[in-house]
Amino acid sequence: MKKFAILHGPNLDRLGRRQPEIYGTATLKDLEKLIRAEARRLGCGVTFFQSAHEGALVDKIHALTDHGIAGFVVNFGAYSHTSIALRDALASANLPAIEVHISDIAQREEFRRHSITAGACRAMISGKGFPGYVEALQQLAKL
Ligand code: CA2
Repeated sequence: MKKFAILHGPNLDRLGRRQPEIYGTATLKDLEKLIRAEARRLGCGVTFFQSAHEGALVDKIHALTDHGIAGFVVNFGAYSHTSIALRDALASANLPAIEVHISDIAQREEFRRHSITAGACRAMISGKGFPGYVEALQQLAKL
């Protein structure tokens, strides 16, 4: 069975607690539940990791790659806009990755409009809320 990793960056563990007008009222746990249900339907496995630390995310990408992960769904939060290290880590994994943003980063502040890490991903899904993760997993499962 193919297994995919869902990686989250800083502050996404706060989902549902603040800024509901941007990110909704559901929590990261709710999101994991939704993704697990879709994985069951698709017949694939999923594993989750969230960290506020760029290096911890880099290390996790390498460890998962070495342990046979089939691909990644990533939302690196603010690191999406700043992190060459995470982009390099994904590129070095040489595995399919899809970047998801809950909000539509193209419609927000100037500094959020460009994603550095999306350059190492096959696609970016932005502004579709939690269903964006379901779509990302479906795309990965099809490959
Ligand atoms: O829209 C997205 O998914 C983002 O990746 C979310 C990041 C933001 O820095 C990106 O520009 C776009 C921030 C996540 C912060 O999440 C919070 C959730 C609840 C309360 C406060 C922040």
